[in-house]
Amino acid sequence: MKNIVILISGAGSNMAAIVQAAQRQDWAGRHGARVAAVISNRPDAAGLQTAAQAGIATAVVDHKSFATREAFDAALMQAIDAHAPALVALAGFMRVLTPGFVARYAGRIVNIHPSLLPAFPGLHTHQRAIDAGCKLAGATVHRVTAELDHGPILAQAAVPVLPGDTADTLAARVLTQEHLIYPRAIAGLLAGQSTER
Ligand code: NHR
Ligand code: GAR
Repeated sequence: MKNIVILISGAGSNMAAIVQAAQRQDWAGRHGARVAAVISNRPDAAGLQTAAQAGIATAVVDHKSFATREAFDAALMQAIDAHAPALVALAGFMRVLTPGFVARYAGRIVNIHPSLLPAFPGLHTHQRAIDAGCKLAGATVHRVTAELDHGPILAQAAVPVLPGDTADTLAARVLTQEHLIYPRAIAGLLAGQSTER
């Protein structure tokens, strides 16, 4: 079985979309794949409850318990490796990962970022898109490399920025698209497709 490990920090709606797609599209039967574990750096992440209710193993590795990013990443790697993952998916995961971490999962770690990369890497993407006067915003699924939000692009979706949008209203519009493209991009990877040029 190809194990998928999903890293979250909050609500976990992208995680839930992946779990639902795995069930509805029978990823076990079609790809020999399953969501094996959901791991959060925040003990209070609501997504942990959602995952547990779906019968998925959960774990917390609290970044506040570690003095350095390297020590946090080492503990996180240990928790992940307990599930021998074929794929690690960041889904609203909010900690920048060290080069050593990224190297360990090279070629099998992906992220969804709430902007049309290469525009607006990093944080506060929706407010930055509004402030820049963008007429389109969106989300990007990409491979994770040592350079933040710069890995090869696997999928994107665009939505309009509408008059009167706030960061919250734009984020909600983008999020609906995230829930479509992230499961689709992962299914593509599991099927051995690559949409990279
Ligand atoms: N790590 C690497 N090496 N490469 C990437 O592409 C990564 C990554 C870790 C996370 C997700 C990313 C996003 O989609 C991601 C991509 C967190 C921050 C950040 O600055 C930036 C980008 C992303 C995730 N985090 C702060 C930090 O000090 C903490 C912010 C907080 O806790 O709220 O790590 O946007
Ligand atoms: C999503 O919009 C995701 O793209 C974004 O946070 C939200 C998480 O929602 N990710 C980042 O901002 C990473 N820095 P979710 O927890 O409901 O999936």
